Amino acid sequence: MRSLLLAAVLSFPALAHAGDIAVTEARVALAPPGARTLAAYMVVANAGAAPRALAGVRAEGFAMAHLHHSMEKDGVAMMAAMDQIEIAPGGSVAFAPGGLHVMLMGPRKALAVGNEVVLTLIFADGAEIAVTAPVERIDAGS
Ligand SMILES: [Cu+2]
Repeated sequence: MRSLLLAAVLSFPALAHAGDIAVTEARVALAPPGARTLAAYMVVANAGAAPRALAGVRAEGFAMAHLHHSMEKDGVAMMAAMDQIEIAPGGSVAFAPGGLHVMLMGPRKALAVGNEVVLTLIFADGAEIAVTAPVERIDAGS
């Protein structure tokens, strides 16, 4: 039974599940050498009956991680920090290029495709979910 469980977990390295919250498609965008910030993306789904709020993120191997939202104002691309991101009951929130992202700041080492970053999502109710995000080449426009 124990090995069966382990096999199931290993088959889905980018999927994390805790209670009513499931995190899928977690990934970190490859950045040019020397970059001081990287972006992580994912989909967070709430299968519960109550709204949940994502309140923060920790990232292994980085000095800091913040929830950010990209937007365009007067033709200028900008980013704003988000205190909380609410996920409606039965709903999901997609972090994707050009919109919501986890801003990873101050990498302790250069990351290459195939490396993995452990992200810990912190919810307003104190729940924490760890997810493993592989580093991938991601087109900004996709
Ligand atoms: Cu950002």
